Amino acid sequence: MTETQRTWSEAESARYRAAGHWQGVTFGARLRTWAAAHGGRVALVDGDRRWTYAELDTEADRVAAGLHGLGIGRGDRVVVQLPNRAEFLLVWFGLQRLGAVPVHAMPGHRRREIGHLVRVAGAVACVVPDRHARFDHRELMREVRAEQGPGGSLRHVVVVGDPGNDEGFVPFAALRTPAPSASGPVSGDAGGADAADVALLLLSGGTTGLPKLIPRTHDDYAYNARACVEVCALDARTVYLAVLPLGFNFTFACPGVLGTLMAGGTVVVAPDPSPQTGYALVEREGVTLTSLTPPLVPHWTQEAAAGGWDLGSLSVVQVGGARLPEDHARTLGPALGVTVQQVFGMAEGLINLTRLDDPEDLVCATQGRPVSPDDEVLVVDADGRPVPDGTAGELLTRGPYTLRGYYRAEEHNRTAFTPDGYYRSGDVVRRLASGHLVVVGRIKDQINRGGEKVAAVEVEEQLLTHPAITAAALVGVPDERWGERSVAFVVCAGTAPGAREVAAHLKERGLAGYKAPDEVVQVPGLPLTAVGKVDKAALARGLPRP
Ligand code: OOB
Repeated sequence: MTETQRTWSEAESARYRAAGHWQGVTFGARLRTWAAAHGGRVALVDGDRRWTYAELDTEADRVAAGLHGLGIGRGDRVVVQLPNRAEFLLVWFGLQRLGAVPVHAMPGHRRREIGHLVRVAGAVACVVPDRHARFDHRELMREVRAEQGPGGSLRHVVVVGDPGNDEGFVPFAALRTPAPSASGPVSGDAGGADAADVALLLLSGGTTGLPKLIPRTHDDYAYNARACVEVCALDARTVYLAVLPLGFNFTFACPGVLGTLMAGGTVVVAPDPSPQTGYALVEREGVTLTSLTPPLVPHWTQEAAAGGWDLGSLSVVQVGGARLPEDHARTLGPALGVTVQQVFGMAEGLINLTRLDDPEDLVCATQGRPVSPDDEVLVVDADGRPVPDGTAGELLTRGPYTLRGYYRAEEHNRTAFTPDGYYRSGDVVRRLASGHLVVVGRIKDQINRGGEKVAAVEVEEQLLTHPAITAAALVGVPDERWGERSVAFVVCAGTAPGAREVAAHLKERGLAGYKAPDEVVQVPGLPLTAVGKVDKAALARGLPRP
């Protein structure tokens, strides 16, 4: 069967173009325009290294020429697994120049996730660091390459840093050949790429066995960033500190990195998410905006309250990715002397922001409202019928930057979307008369551990590979620190393995470390609901209250 990517209809596309949302410009071409407009301004800061817009533009050409030399071109998928370093952006824009498609992997992903991404995307290359967070990514890539075998799509591994003595690994430094002439195959028009093409593939938090890929076009993703730029009123004075992983949609385009570059501002990358590292960069670089997940908020608040930092430049702190407790929202602003902005977004599209001039109660107790006037939001009951404002229901959405189908996932797409193209978010929300949404729960089988999403099924499948475990259910339960933590309820013939042993087993299976259950609880059997599904609510209720 031939596969077709589900996408917007001709009529919708025409409407989004007419509204000015889709501007028909690729990211490769946008970087040229930015360089022409703000050539001498600083675009990017990583430690002691800085790039002006003109330098970033030239660097993108160099990297593109190197990648082109490896045979990478328009439409080719390349898995990018890099930590928060400038190279992430150099590679990203280099790929855009070629019309190639970065696949945003997370730094914590391991053999199972990376192997899956390479297979589903049919990736021709991976770009990884040598080592990061005491982990050797070259070793990971050797395993992935061996698993792919000679018939696999993977042809190149590019290593930022020391490639080691593996002959097959290409050092990133060697890619940066001198800039080609403007008439070469690598020019601002992204090697012929069209703005309606897929520009990047994001990862879904996932509810099924393995993460799904989300195709984002140049047109839709640029609009995602621009709509956020407008709400957040970014301009050339904006200095954005990237604290969360760059591959995360929140950090990259809400408005994040892309929004800041569109506005002519400066992106500063933070090598770790600690408030000490962050505040030192705020002082040194005059950071005006940053974004955090909820578990970081108490640390950033305490460190600011302890005093000694000059946070005068910082004006807005965004928080999103998971539910922010209302009292944390209330203390954050005064402690840092900033405006707080809640962000309820998803890699699939829809972004909700509280507005900078919203009254405190809306800022602290809601998760914002859609950024685009053309975002369509429905809140529906179990039968798919819209519920009145104020009543909880599932959030369905479609619009100018929300996907119409996951990449190469036709079967999943049949249930993940309504027949008229709404994405079923799996989030349970209440909508207020103002249009603000309050996230009250979730019907998807996912655990949101402080912003990091864990698909229960994926972990359950792996738990069953442990010789002692005969049945397993992964359940999210409220947690002081993470908002939610994961508990594995396991059925075993003998003694159940402890959390450490389970973590070691899952690691051995190649699963990212953050997916390991926080707790393992042995049960005699898994309770079932009336329709015969595992009753996860009953399991969670059965836990002793802390
Ligand atoms: C962001 O994106 P994803 O794709 O990692 O996760 C999306 C899911 C949402 O469907 C929702 O379940 C949850 O994460 N979520 C929130 C939330 N923000 C996201 N739940 C409660 N309160 C919030 N503020 O997480 C993401 C993408 C772009 C911007 C911000 C977050």
